[in-house]
Amino acid sequence: MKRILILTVAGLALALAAQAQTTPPKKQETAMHKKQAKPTVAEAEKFMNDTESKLSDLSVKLARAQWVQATFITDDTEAIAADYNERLISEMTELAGAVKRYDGMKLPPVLDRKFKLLKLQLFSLENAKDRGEYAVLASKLEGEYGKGKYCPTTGKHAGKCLAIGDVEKIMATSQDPDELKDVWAGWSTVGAPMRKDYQRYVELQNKGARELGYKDMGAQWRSNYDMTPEEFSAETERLWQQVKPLYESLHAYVRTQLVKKYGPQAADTNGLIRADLLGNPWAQEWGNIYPLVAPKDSKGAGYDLTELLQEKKVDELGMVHYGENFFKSLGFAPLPETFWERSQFIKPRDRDVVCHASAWDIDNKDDLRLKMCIQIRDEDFVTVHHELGHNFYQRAYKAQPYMFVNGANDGFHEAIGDTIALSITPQYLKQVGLLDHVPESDDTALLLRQAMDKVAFLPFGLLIDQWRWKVFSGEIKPAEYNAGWWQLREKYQGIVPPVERSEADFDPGAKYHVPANVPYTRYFLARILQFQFYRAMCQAAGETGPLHRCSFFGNKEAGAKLNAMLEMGQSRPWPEALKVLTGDEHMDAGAMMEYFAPLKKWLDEQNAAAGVKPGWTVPAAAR
Ligand code: X8Z
Ligand code: ZN
Repeated sequence: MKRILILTVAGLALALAAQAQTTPPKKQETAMHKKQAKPTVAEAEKFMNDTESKLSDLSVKLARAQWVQATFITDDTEAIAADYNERLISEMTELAGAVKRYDGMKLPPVLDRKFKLLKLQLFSLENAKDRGEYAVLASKLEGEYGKGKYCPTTGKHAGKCLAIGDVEKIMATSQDPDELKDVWAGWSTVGAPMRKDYQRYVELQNKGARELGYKDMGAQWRSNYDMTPEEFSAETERLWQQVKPLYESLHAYVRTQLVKKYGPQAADTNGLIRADLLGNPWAQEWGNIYPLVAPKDSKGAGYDLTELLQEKKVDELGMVHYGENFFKSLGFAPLPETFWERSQFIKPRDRDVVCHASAWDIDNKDDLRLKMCIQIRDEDFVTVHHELGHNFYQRAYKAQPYMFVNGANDGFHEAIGDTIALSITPQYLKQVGLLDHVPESDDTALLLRQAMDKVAFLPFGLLIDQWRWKVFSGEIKPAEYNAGWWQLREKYQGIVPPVERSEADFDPGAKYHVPANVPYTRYFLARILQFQFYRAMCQAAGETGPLHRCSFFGNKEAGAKLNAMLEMGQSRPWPEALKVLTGDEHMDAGAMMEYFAPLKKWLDEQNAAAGVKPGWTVPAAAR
């Protein structure tokens, strides 16, 4: 099982139960290994084959336990998942010892890569008490987020309990600044009770990472990119510098429009925007407030996807069918029957579930599933494509040996479905019958609508792990968790909270990936990679018009090129996979900048005409 949203520690079943019983304790083991002859290549190969086959078998059982937990949160399912996790970590700890025997060997390239990847996925906690504590914390924190609700006692929603889907809906549609402020602050309370547990969770993760020789867990996370952790940090910074001017132009334009709408309360005197006015609980994507910033006196985008879906009475299943059809049109085989039987598409009425969308590959073969609480709205239409991208990737690499059953890097995995969704153009919507005719639409409007999601997300995609990397390294101390969070929100996103924050709050806990411990830089990379993939597929499809008008729907050449990259899985370093699709070996924001170039020009003109200078000032501490 490789479940895409789960930290490798929990997601990888290194279950060597038999070995766990027979391997002697560490000290004896070292002595024993000293006496043992150096292993041969054939022995190393056998060790790897056995490991892969055990992992593959056990992972199916583990995936089922996790699936049940995520789709039915109770004390019991949490305990079952925690038990499983604990067993898993104990087995991984054993394996971390066993694998050392093969260190420093000269191995054939494929085997060598398998050993490298195995070591990256390991986790070690030698103390049994730590393992138990860690496993309970992992289940508890994710469960707590899944169950999270805001139950206001006053105001418009008094007497109701709002789950995340309700909160998102209000924040997407309300234009009442008091209501927005209240719901924003209400959802943030979900994080506060997690603070102590999170602190301990961080300590235990660092302990585990250090047992394996990493500086801390952040360094272990950054080691997953076929380069050193330091090189990876520099790589993310390089990419951010490429796109930062585009973000700043958009930020300045949106700020001006929000001040027009809400008055001076929309931004502070340093030019930071109030976080609850951007259409989303975390201000991560701003597409929902597009009507507030749409260019005046233009033809506009000509349609609203949420309205189209509702007018055409598309239901939850229908949304998933649109996604599947797109992949089929590229030459991919239909999803298996079991996908339709076993997935969760709709929020159950009678139980708590983790609504945050995820794509599952239960048996590393055909048991693909989607878990979502679909709402009939444009952002979920895109999310369905996003998740199916994971599922089609999972199926494309299923013939690879177990150690390579994964994306080229996690940013690739996050980018596939989004690449497809970039092809949702007016022309495409007409082709699939959602639009009756291609409306006259203004390119600026189309690009601005897209930028409100794609460009607005960039600093958010970066800062979540900037925060966690600092938390893991100790640069942000537990007593500064929330202050550190807001310093980064100010620095990168240029936003401020609508109500005062303190260390009684724990706002990172109100964002799924923090309690669920899913690394986040993958989404930043994906935002950039998806434009590289999209441009390459448009070229393969022979599209010659402006990039943002391209749709490769129905184009088998584009599909074949994509598939050639997908089926490689993680068998080769990611630059080689990138080259197969794009001809390029570097992640680069050039394609994204090309896509948005006409908008950048327009935004700069608007800002200049309004006498607005892009950017903002942050307090010294946040610089
Ligand atoms: O978590 C997700 C996906 C599942 S992998 C729904 N995304 C990030 C988020 O929601 O924060 C997709 C975009 C960013
Ligand atoms: Zn995803």
